[in-house]
Amino acid sequence: LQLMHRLKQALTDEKLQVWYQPQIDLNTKAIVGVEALIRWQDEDNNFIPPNEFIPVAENSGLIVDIGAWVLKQALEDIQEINQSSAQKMKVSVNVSVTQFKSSSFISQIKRLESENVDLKNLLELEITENVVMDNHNEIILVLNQLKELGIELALDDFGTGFSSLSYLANIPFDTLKIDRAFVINYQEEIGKTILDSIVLLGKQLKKRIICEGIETIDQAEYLRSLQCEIGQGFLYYKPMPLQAFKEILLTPT
Ligand code: G
Ligand code: G
Ligand code: MN
Ligand code: NA
Repeated sequence: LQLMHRLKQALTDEKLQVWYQPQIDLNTKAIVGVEALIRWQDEDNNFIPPNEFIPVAENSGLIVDIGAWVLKQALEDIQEINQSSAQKMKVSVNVSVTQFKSSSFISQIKRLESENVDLKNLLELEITENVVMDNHNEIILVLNQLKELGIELALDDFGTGFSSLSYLANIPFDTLKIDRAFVINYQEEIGKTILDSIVLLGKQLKKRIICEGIETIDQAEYLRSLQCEIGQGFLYYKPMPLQAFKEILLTPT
């Protein structure tokens, strides 16, 4: 059966899951946020990587329904998480270009708002740099509508796309997520120069900075020395099911 049809069936059968990867304050080591990441366990219990099925979902348009489901699930879960945690946090949800361009996206958000979901305090949307660059005017309109609703926006995979710096100034985003490619190369002369420059750029634009893909203590310490406030990566936690995340929050550190 085609991957697309299996994926559609998985959505109908409620076989998709949302997993959570904590975001860490690099100074205090406290969990200050969490990214929602979709997972699909197929009929044989094998995990199919999002990098394989998200493009299929995008090309077929199925991402609109999948994205709506992820958003609803993540908001439901973050409210449950905040009930059992002293530290209140937002959930960051990845949104793909097809979703942003779909007319149902903003109405979905407005419906949630009319249902009194506290979007301002619960939600951050992640959009990749390339999406913003490729569809500039159209996307900016949507982003501005989201900002008017008080929703925070993060620019994901920053540095991997082809940002025009003049465009960057017009995008109403709050958070800059530095791609893990820059963390991997930080010990090389050129890699270090690029990482330093991106963090500085984010700081000077007055953005909140999250560094992704932190795998070693040395990387974390270096980023802390650059005054990058927040980190995400396997050094701290891998993405995990809701239940595991709730248990971590209940465990005293
Ligand atoms: O979790 P993992 O690293 O395997 O994710 C691979 C890619 O899939 C990442 O680029 C991530 O942004 C994307 N992804 C994960 N969950 C979602 C989702 O709910 N919606 C969209 N559009 N992309 C997602
Ligand atoms: O594209 P996006 O930034 O949304 O992708 C996030 C994905 O990166 C997560 O789904 C997660 O699986 C992956 N990831 C998170 N931390 C690390 C890390 O420390 N190392 C590696 N290799 N991947 C990571
Ligand atoms: Mn992301
Ligand atoms: Na990223």
